[in-house]
Amino acid sequence: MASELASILNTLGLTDDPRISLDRLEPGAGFVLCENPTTGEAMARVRLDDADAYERAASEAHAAFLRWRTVPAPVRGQVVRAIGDELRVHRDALGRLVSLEVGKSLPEGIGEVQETVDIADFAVGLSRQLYGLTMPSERAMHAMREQWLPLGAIGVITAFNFPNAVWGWNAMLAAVCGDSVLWKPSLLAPLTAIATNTICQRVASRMGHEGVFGLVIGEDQVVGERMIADKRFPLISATGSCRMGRHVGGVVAQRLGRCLLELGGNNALIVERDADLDLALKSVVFGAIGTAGQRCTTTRRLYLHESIADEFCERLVRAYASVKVGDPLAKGVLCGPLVSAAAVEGFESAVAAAKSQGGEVLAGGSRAEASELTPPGLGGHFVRPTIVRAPASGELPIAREETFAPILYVFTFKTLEEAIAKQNDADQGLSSAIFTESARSAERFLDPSGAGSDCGLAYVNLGTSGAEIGGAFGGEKDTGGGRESGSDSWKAYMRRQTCSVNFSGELRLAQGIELDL
Ligand code: UN1
Repeated sequence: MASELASILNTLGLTDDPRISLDRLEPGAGFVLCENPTTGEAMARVRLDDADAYERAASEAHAAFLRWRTVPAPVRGQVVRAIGDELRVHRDALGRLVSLEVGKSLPEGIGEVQETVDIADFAVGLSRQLYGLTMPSERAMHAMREQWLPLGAIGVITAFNFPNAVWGWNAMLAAVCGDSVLWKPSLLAPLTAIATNTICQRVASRMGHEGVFGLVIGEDQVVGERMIADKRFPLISATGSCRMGRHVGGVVAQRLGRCLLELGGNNALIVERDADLDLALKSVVFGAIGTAGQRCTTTRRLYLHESIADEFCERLVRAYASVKVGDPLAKGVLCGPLVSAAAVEGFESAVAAAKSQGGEVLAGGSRAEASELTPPGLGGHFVRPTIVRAPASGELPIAREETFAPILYVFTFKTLEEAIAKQNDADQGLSSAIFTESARSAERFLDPSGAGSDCGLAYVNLGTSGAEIGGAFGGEKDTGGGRESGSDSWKAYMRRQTCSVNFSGELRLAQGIELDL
């Protein structure tokens, strides 16, 4: 496996990166050990940035912003276009690195890098469309318009589970908007961050734009706390747990900065009595097991109409039995390892709670034995994809919590109203889905009065995960309210200026106020 990493780093031209060591694998202060979650063994050691390194990176990001904002937006777009092209060239190697480092299946690892390529394409088009409005002035011979201006250096904090794409959503948009980026990745995925950032930096530097894409790898206490309190970052875009988001949001609010928060989800999928069950089944399997249940969009709660519940559960259990768990780089494996030993403990304690609350384990429910893995004998953090059916009372308090693991809680409902109400009865509001062949039920779910799904993402006949980049991504309530990626999310990375011009030669006050002088 170490040679796998060496060969990927070689392909990406990263063999000489002074931050990474493949030989010295003993723990030490100032370093983080990168564990391969598939084997449980250390595969690299990465140097951590200290307070001085943070200070250098932050002032460099700020200085780069002052230069970069003067580059016309369409020219910035050309730099992003070249970055997208370079990422295309390295897509498969980077995708392999993602899979190796965080354990998601290879198609998902590659798919994640494709997501960054896609957002780069989107951002290139956007670089000629950072439109403001013109408004009619209430005063004669006055003009009013708004313009969108670069905002500053953007602090981007990312989680381990999308170590490439979530940075891409932020960085590609920020770059065309005229902002520089300082990235603080998860310490569970520093290798992907180094590789991704180096590729982008190389392209930008070659085109004469040094410093637009910065990276600091460090402990939260050393690097993260400094960044969120630092006024040089007018926007902090943070992805992670609700707990983390509350802290970041509080600190940034204290200095009256802006936050873009993309936090946890507790996503539900409703299967109506008239649903296409084949379609629903596949979507549930991918939504609940993809990325080993470690997406913020993972399907965690399943609401089945009572008339199809037993049949659907049986089919689901059969489908789960055919899912391969094992090396995410091996062909046909859908479920790789959890990211760490701590995540396995979290899985076990959630399953124990579910059982003690009367839940019935229909599938999985425990660690996966080495002998049942593909290939057998792996020593990593594997669990069995798990289905827990709630007791008849429908009470299963653990299902209110987001456990980053492949656990699906199953409930039944009688009416669509009840299903929507139950789906919405969660602290988070990220993603939601309904399977139905009825236009009426689908539209009820999307009710424009707001009485349908209360989530930021609402799918009809699609699972809860796997958003395209073209729409705005994010959610409500404890998910944090931020929107990233497509639609007009770019506005978060710019500041709006309302411009009023008087060309009348006379002072005309608004609201008809007369000034007698
Ligand atoms: C995340 O889990 O933080 O919609 C992001 C999806 C992906 C992004 C997930 N496009 O599942």
